[in-house]
Amino acid sequence: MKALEGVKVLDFTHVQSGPTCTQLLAWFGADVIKVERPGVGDATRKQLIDKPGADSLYFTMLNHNKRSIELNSKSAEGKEVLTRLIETCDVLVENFAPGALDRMGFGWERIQEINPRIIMASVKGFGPGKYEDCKVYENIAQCAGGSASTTGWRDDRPLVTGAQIGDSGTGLHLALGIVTALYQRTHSGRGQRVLAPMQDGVLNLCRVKLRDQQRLEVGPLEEYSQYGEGIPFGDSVPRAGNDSGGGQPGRILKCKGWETDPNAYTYFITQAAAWEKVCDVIGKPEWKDDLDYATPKARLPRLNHIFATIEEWTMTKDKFEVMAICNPLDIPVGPILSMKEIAEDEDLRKTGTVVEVDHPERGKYLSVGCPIKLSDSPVEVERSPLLGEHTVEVLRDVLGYDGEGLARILDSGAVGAAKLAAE
Ligand code: CAO
Repeated sequence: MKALEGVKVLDFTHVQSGPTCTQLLAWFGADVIKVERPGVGDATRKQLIDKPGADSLYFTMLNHNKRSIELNSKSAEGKEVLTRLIETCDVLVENFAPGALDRMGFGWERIQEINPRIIMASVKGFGPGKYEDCKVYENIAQCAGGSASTTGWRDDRPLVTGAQIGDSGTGLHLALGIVTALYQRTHSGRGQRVLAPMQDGVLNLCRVKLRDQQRLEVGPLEEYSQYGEGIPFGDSVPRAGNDSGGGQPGRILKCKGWETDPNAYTYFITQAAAWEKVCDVIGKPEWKDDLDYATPKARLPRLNHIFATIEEWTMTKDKFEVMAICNPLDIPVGPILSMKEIAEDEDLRKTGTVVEVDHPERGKYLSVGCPIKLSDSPVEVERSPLLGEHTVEVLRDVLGYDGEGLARILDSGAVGAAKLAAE
């Protein structure tokens, strides 16, 4: 048994945010049926192509363990099939542009009429308010959610981060909303709407910066480098480079080889509890009793000098040596790992966080497996479906179409290329 076995998900998602969510549900055992436009499918199938003719890595890495049905949900027969899917499924997940489902004739009111137990979960760029009608992509969400204004260097423009906190981050939020609503349904017997706006999801991940905004109103942010540099603060939280976002100061420091290797760096945290060991390791034992360095408060205006001194030591070691020396002393450090190093990491392979998947069109490729481990619900990553691969199977086995009924739907054109598969 998988954790979500028996749960049927009508997956009306595309691009990244929604598919991230439904992929997680599939990994936890739900039967995820991805509804795609005939002949076209999720736009990402054909975006960022690396192998001509094959589904892209963009698509395959976000749609494992799902079934695909091609269905024109705007035709009469397509609407009929969609209605039966809504009747049958426990959850409908979508991330269309605002209003698209209503235009299709399947707004929340109608969906509830069809199946009062269904949970309808949506990603939108913004929640109700002045921007609710906007289409949104990842970087817009990072900008509108407070991440870009607080990322990067103080004297440079705002920066977006490579981590897809707007898309994948919101997909995670949505998945939590769905399983929570499923749990509530076991008591209430009713479905409900779940909404995860991308702006809200990014802001949730930027919670510490809203904390700092309020701290700024009562004085300078002393743990920011800017404070030690004597540069006055403005009225909003500044970008703080690689300063730690928490109460323990940290920086990215050069390691041996930094001149040629763009990732020969370590993140080094001068955690108060480990300060004396830091002093010993870097050859500054006298700092332990020096009143200018002995306490966290005394160190705040001197952080640039302190980290420059630590860096003189880290530059004599490679990033893994720094880790090997500091970890046993409980000094929190972490190497800056490249994607190449992560792809080759044996432990991540063993835990299934990095997996090799075989695909009929593209052969073997690497993917990120399920990052959440349930001891009673192990995950086997299965390749993403080809467009419409399961159309007939879903019509027949899930919705009960057979004989003339099945032929009528296939002949209508509502299910596109699946007709060929049936013949
Ligand atoms: N059959 C028939 N029509 C279908 C269909 C199907 N199976 N699936 C989708 N369509 C139609 C939709 O109904 C819509 O038609 P209308 O515009 O006539 O209502 C149309 O396809 C396009 O949908 P869309 O507007 O959602 O797609 P887009 O490419 O123009 O916009 C995006 C993409 C992501 C900007 C937009 O969907 C959006 O803002 N989504 C919400 C926020 C979000 O999730 N952003 C994350 C994007 S990256 O993860």
